Amino acid sequence: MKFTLPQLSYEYGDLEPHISAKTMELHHGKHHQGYVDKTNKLSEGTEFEGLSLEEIIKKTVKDVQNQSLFNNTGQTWNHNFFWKSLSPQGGGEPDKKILKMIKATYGSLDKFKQEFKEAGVTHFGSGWVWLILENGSIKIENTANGDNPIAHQQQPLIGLDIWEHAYYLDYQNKKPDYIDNFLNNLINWRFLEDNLEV
Ligand code: MN3
Repeated sequence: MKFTLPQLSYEYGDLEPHISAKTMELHHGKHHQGYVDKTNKLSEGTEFEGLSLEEIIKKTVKDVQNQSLFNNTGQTWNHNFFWKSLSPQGGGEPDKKILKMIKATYGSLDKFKQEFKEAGVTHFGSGWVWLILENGSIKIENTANGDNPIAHQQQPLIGLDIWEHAYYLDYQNKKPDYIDNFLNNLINWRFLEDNLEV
């Protein structure tokens, strides 16, 4: 059973003006597809064939021999999660339960956004910013390259791609603006809510 590129629940142009159709076309159609293809190629005929993405990630995270498989499987999973972290109807305020958790940890929604943005802006090189659930409370974490929370037994609630390919066409060097737009206009609070209930 091969991995396939997931269908999105929205059209490439639906995230405009925050993320352009052109970026989506390249990001989903080329970059993500590339990770899926490489994951299939690298796992074929190995002990990893037939395992789920999660299983491969957990088995290869500390395995130097299979670093390329880990990177590509991680990126396949990360993008599956990322597309759901975005919504054309995103942004605004989360529901009361999430708002309460955010206020308990960060003081206010604005303060949370500030810290999430800071985590993304200061991250050096390719990677991801996540909100994770740990011991009943929320926490912002960064991972580099294809790494992710599930590789470290953590529960991700939302994830933002901060690789240059995610924003460069639309924002060039203005990574802070890309992150602002994610937090203000695209973040899928409903998806975060669903992940909280898992
Ligand atoms: Mn990407």
